[in-house]
Amino acid sequence: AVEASIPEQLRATWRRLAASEFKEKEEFQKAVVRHVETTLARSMYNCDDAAAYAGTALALRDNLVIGWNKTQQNQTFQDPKRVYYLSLEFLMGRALDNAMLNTQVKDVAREGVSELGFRIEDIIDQEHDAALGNGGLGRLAACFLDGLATLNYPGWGYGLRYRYGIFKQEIIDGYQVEVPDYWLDFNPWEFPRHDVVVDIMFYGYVKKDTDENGRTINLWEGGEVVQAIAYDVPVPGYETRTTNNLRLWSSKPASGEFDFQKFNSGDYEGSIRDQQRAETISAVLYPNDNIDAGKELRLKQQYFWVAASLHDIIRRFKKSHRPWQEFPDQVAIQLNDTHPTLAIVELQRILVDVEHLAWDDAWGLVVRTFGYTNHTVLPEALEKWSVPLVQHLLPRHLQIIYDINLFFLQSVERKFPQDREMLSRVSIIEESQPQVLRMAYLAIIGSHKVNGVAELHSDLIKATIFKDFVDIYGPDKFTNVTNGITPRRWLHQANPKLSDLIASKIGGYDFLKNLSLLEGLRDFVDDKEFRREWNEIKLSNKIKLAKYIRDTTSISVNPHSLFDIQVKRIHEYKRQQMNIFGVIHRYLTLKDMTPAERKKQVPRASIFGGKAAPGYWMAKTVIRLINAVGEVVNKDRDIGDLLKVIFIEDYNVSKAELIVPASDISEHISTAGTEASGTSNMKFVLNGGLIIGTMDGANIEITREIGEENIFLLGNLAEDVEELRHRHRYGQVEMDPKLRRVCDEIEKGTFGDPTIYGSLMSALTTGCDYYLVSDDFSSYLATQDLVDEAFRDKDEWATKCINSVASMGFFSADRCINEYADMIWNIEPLNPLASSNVL
Ligand code: IMP
Ligand code: B1N
Repeated sequence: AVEASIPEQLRATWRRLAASEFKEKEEFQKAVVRHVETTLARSMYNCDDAAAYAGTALALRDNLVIGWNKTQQNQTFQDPKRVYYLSLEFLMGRALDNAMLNTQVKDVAREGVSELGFRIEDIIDQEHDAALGNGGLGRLAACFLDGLATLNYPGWGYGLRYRYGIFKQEIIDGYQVEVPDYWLDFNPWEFPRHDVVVDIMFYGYVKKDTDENGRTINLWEGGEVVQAIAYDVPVPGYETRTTNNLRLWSSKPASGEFDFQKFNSGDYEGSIRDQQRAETISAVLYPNDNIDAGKELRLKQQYFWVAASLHDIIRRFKKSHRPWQEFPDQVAIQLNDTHPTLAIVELQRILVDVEHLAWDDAWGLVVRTFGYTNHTVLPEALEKWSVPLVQHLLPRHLQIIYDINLFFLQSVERKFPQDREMLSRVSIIEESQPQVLRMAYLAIIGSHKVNGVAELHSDLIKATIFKDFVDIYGPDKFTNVTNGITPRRWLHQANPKLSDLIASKIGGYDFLKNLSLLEGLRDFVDDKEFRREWNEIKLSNKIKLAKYIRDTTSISVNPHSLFDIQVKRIHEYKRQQMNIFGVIHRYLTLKDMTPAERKKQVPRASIFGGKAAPGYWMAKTVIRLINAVGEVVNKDRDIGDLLKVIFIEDYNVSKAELIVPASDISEHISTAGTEASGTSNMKFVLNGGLIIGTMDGANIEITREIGEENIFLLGNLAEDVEELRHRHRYGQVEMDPKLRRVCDEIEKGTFGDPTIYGSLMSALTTGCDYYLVSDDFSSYLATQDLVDEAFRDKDEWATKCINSVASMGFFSADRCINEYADMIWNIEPLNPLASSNVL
């Protein structure tokens, strides 16, 4: 065994000297002060909030690292099957509060810093979000890491260490402006592993050779070499010793590549340029959500990350000297969308070209190793790489893809001998100009399971984009795993008062590990005192958000008004435009009323937030319109508190933690069949907010769990979308008159120069209203009226909220991770205390 390499006596010495974790306040305070005074070289005289954050984070980090090392050693000794979650995005948000809560030291820390003259909330607020993701897909990866660690699964994340995460959004004159997010100034949560480096090759050529058995082999040679260096981030589980690892790769020039020749001959700039070219690979996150831009640098990122991760996984596998046949018994790799699909090709290349396995044996291992999760059916998001580009960058991989495709098509031909059409439909290579690789097809062919992220979505991919593959492989290869969210961050951390109230009623905090225990809340729906506390907590969360809005926008929002929130990436399919058109309709309706009539209306604050991809003009126009409507409405004396329109700048994970608990109603109104799942819908309901939504994504399962009486549903069904679009294309749809009136008002110039909104307006007309806003608009407005009516009855509203929260158990990331573990990964939890050899 590995531990035998170190003599017992030496191990005893190390064990005696081992670092230990703090548990008590004074030990914690000592650690904070020591870090402030030594690590930061500051003192009480210049310890501001930022320094106090640094000291607190470093003190806590010491604890984390101890548990983290033990977990990793235990996993090494036990050597169980592990899962690796490959994702180009990990939208982690802040780490400090989460780490304190998961390791149960927040109360100690709060008191501890208070005696040192600080408020824990101010310290928490100093932290910069780790924003290495765009939206739902990246945040899902982060929730999965929390679930894996909490459930004691040996699971690592592998990603890229972007120097710049998602841009910071500023709103200037109503327009989105993007500012770079340089977040690494002070990041105590990462550990560079200068000893974990991998050389990654690009370009070059393929050379034919013969192996020791005289067989022809292909070798990939020449080209550019870039070094991947590992940065590790500890991921603590909730109330467990398990602390897993997120390994992020950073690029730098390979030794020898940094051109000392140039350097010494005086071409200093030239040598720096080479260095920068290498560093560019991990420099920036592509800011597109649900859009594939097909850029060469993105392909380089994908291969760089995938090759480094596989190298690392294989190195670890080889430590236990097992035969290759056991690889899939030791390793499960999950592909978060098609972004890491090259891992399939890279593993096949290593097994065949480097390890000299026979093709079929190698391919068998590959397929048993990988699982592929699809996150979207939107055609513009399905990845396709140009064949000439891949030929240039990864010549050997392209050959392997051709071979994979050939063998696959041969098998299809055997099964469907008469169907030529089928062969061209399912080929990995699309015969366009230039040819392109359909990465989703490659991911399906190279995986043993393919899953969608909500029931409707999983049914849709089987019926539409992947239909042929269901015919080829049979239905069992395809499955559903409905997304989930971590209740630790999204209830306990974001909404501590609600979490405490729930705990006080249903017998402690076990629900944070077993979310179905929320069912116990049902016994208290009619308890007057409980309902009072419940409502008080919602109000205090709304007051907190109103204060934030006042401080950042100087707009006053009445905390007693109905908070109507839509925060998510701005995208036509998510239909923020329908929301703002509805707001304009509300405004016009209020203006039409007499003051006496107005007095009877339910006051509402329409709150928006979200980023548009920098190149997505339509989405940016929607932001502009929302801000313009706000400008007009918020200062209209006739309207006052009855309607406020707010756009919250730079929506991100930490702002979501402020916004979600303050919601009365949130909007999830995508065109049916377009939102694969959605996860913020789950977060809002879990925090005692209701939702208005379409029959799309996880809304459908939320409805099933909480009951139709607790959700405001609207709009057409996915099954009707095709027919409706057809009618629009043949000019058979008359625009809804209320929508017509809204458009007229925009075109009249009520919200500024109407030419600004030209593209938005024409999308509804000449654009054939692809997202069916006019088809759902009247249903949307009618449903919003029902929301107003329901909100008048405070008691009824509270009943809906409480009953809904009680039914949310299913949407825990833990349920979701257990399903992946059973159905796809075939892995078991690992007792974190099992190894007596640890240290
Ligand atoms: P890796 O699996 O080689 O990447 O190592 C991950 C972590 O496991 C290391 O950082 C160590 O904490 C632990 N580890 C690695 N090798 C050994 C070993 O031989 N004995 C005990 N622990 C190890
Ligand atoms: O993944 C989330 C789902 O809850 C959302 O419904 C879905 O829209 C989201 C290319 C994507 N799908 N596809 C992406 C992101 C970045 C990119 O470059 C596609 N994001 C989703 C979690 O399942």
